[in-house]
Amino acid sequence: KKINLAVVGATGMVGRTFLKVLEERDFPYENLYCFSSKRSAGTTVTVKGKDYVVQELTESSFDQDIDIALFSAGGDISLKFAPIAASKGVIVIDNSSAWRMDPEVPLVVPEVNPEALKNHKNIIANPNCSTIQAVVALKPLYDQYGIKRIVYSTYQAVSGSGVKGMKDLEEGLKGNDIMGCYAHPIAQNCLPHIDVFLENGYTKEEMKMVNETKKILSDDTLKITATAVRVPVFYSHSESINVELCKPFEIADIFELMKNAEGLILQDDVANNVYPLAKVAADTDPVYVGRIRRDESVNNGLNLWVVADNIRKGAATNTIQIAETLIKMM
Ligand code: 11C
Repeated sequence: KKINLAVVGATGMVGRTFLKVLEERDFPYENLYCFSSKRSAGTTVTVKGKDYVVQELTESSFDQDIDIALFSAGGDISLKFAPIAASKGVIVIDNSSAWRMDPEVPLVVPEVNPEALKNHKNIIANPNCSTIQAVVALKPLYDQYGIKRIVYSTYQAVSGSGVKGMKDLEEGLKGNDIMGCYAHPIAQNCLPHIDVFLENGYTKEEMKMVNETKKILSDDTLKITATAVRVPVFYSHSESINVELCKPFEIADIFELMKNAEGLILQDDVANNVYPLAKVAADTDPVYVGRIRRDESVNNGLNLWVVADNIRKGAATNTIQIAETLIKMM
């Protein structure tokens, strides 16, 4: 079925990647509507060889014949406009954090919990980038062995902070330590500080990883802790994931499981220095896993290194995969 598609936030970093991924995947839309703030309205974008003038997003935008709207314009815009769109019969797939933990809203990674889409009420949330890549790697382990506890340590790219973060790193690499985005210079640094600090001493990013993982895997009994670190890399988040499985395993079976898992690419040949790298993952869609080894300090412990492009699988690509999955279900 050909559907009418809208992109909200079409001129932003994720918005532009939506358009690129729609074109690459030859997403089956009939008509495409691009929306932005008043400031960027009037910009022309080209998709599949056709020019589209970006319209200002208003309350009447969704009076047009739109089936699915991909939102990436920040939490406030989503809070205001997603319910308006949903009430007019548009299915919203939202990349912001605004709706993720709402019990009425499915939080979906298509390789992991596509079944959650069945109960949507016209708003579907796309998880945080660092959560998406983690659960793609954890899902086969969860299904096969069960998971008791997860320790996340992340190494996150500046593109996760948008153009401001990119600018800080670009300037910092030239020796000009501006702090437009972070509390400290990001060039030649690692900042254990992503998003704001909460009362429990964790950052919001860390708690997103904890809470979203439980929701996506539908398991509140999981024990999870996280340390999220911003590193001077432009694209792709890297993650060390330490996991305690419920059942014993053979390491060769884990390799086999990862090799055959959906959405994952196994890169693990340490004799030849092969393991996932941010620079290799950048501008590609899969999640890469490697450095698979037993954690010998606990029973059934395992270590993984997981890398993915945070703007693609972490945002635009996952959102578009949700739309593709919905269309198959229609
Ligand atoms: C970062 N994970 O790397 C963030 C960006 O909840 O969608 C995405 C924030 C979100 O800074």
